[in-house]
Amino acid sequence: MTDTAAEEREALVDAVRDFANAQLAPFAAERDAQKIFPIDALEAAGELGLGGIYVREEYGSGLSRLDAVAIFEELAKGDVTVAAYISIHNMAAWMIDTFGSDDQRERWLPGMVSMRQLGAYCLTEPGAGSDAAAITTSARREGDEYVLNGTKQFISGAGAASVYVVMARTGGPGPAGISTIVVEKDTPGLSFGPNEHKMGWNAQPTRQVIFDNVRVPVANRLSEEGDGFHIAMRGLNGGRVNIGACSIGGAQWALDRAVAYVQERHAFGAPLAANQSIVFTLADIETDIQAARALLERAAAKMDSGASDTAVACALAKRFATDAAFDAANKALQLHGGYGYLQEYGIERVVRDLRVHQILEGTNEIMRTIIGRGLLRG
Ligand code: FAD
Ligand code: 2MC
Repeated sequence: MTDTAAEEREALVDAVRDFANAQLAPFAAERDAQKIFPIDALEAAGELGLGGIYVREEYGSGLSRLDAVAIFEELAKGDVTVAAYISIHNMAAWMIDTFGSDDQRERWLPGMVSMRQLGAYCLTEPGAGSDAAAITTSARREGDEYVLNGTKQFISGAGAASVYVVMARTGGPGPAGISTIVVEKDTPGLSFGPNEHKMGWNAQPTRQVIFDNVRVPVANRLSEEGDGFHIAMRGLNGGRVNIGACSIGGAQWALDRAVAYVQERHAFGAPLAANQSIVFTLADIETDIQAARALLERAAAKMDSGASDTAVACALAKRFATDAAFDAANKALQLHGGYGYLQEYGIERVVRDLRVHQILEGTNEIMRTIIGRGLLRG
């Protein structure tokens, strides 16, 4: 990285930190407890350029994936869940920017980049999660329209979002039969299930998206018929890196609290930090966070340069970062003793929010599958 690029990134990270301190951190506990999806804060994020972080400059901020790692880590220090939603929104916007026509980009990107129109990424179904190529939601062609039928499961932002990037079957079985189609919220036949009751990620809705004879113009399809699985996977490569960055943001926040706490809290006539086992725990957390950050930056750099082993690099960074960060936050909770278990300290919320990062955007078992296949392919 050149000095100028490093300076620019530092200024950007400072601005994102100010935003997270002002608009996210003070409200994170309430948003978790009351299940508030902060539409206003998201619009403010849009004003800062966070609605199209790596959407090309014609509409977006034109930043790199490496920039995005720094941005999502900083956002997640304020609120893991809101940061993670901003990542999903960016994934949807990037897919439209990268695979959409000029008309499609002009139609959807200005609203999405400003975050006045929120995005959703619709792949998972009740009967197809890890095995994403087995989806059955159909898009049957009738003249100039597709007619969509089926149900998407666990869709982040569903109900609140305006732009749904949907993977649906337009052809035969397997990945080659899948296309990506954009569905707008007010389309007749589109409805949503109830908001799921979750362990964490309460500051964003998770709902089914249900298609009952939903008709959209063929002009809403991104790229060609049959390209949808590739588009979905390319989007997820970046999503996986971002979710890893959100994880280390949460872990770093918890570590910072633990470092302060073990110096203030006394037991057996000395600060907790007088115990070597406690210092070793902090040292291990610090090491894991730095290792995770390095792997995420490595994967992001591969995305930026279009390296052929990008998918594997993203998978192994996601696997390591989300596991290490959950473990780190859980250890930070333990270092706080009973206080770590209280909502007031915030650490239990971060632990709950980080747990799902080991499951979504591809489970960590699927990440191992991708890494293992890469090894065996040679
Ligand atoms: P399954 O695929 O049924 O897996 C169950 C278990 O079996 C897992 O432990 C899995 O790792 C394991 N397993 C499966 N296959 C193998 C194998 N071959 N080898 C070893 N182990 C295996 N999806 C979207 O499309 N859009 C969203 O916005 C979205 N948001 C989400 C938000 C939340 C809060 C949650 C919980 C999920 C979200 N998801 C979303 C869905 C998420 O991506 C899936 O839950 C995930 O991919 C796993 O799918 P599944 O739940 O069907 O589990
Ligand atoms: N990047 C680029 N291309 C990819 C890719 C990736 N990460 N993963 C697969 N592909 C390509 C692959 O190269 C192949 O291309 P080609 O046909 O040209 O040879 C094609 O896609 C089919 O891939 P596979 O043959 O590997 O397909 P398979 O069905 O065996 O397995 C698997 C694919 C398991 C890797 C995929 O289904 C997967 O990633 N599952 C997890 C699903 C997931 O991550 N869901 C997340 C939902 S979103 C979410 O949770 C949110 C919170 C938003």
